[in-house]
Amino acid sequence: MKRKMILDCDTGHDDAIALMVAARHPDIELLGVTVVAGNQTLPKTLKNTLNVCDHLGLDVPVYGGMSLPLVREQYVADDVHGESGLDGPVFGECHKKAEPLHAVEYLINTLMNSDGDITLVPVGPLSNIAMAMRLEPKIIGKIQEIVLMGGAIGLGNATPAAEFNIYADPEAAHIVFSSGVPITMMGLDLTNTALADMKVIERMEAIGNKAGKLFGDIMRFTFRSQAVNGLEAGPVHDVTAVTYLVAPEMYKTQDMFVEVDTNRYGPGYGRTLCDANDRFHKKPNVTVGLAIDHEPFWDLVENVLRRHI
Ligand SMILES: [Ca+2]
Repeated sequence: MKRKMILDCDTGHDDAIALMVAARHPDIELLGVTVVAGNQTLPKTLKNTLNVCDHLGLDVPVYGGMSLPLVREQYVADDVHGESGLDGPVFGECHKKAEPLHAVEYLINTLMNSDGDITLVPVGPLSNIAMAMRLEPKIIGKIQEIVLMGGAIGLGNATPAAEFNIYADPEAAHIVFSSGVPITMMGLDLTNTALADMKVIERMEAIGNKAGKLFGDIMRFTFRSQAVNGLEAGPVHDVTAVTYLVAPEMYKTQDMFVEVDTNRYGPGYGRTLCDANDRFHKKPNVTVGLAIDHEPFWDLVENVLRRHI
């Protein structure tokens, strides 16, 4: 049976590839794509999402969502993703339009009308998901699970303490992490190892279709821009959350208690405090990804890209 999912993204380089995988994996039914401000402002992340869909002929509905975080001032990642939020690839005129419904309303309507069999995959700041939970708390019992990209056990990439998606809206992350919904978190400890080096880039380009070319255009840019984080190549962070749905056996995980630091005046603002050694003796609320098996992961990505135009 196909896994029903909604992708919540702030497209973004790795978001674009996560979308490509979610849209064409044979075991995933991608119901909709909700977009949030994050890597860049909402008009830009929305445009990038529509461009990717239009370019690859994806007919999935796209909904624009929250343009600002719940509490903090806006924080974008133009150092990594560029002025457009998806610098690198060049798209033609975009014919695809966003749906008129707000992403938060779409999330609430879709979840409330579901049988509780929908998984949310947020790969940007958690503003849309948190707002939906506050506007209609009954959705909390309707979400099968949340598999997200964000946070870290160790060092952050926005600050020494905080990973970007959490730091861009820590209060939203707190709402989601304390909601009681089963959460699986793909943090930097795992995602920083999913690197699209030149061998991977050339392998995907060699597929010879539009998707493989787009992968190359995207990750060749990220290959350079990721130097800010001391990495040897561009990580495909967000993709690891999507592939977990269909191939959890590729992952090493540990259940633990995770809490988001929402002290906005302290140096740890936006940190996911992961109690890996159970010092708090609190019930684990998150399954944290520790490591991913790279060979089957890239095989999976290549196989999905081959299903595209
Ligand atoms: Ca993202």
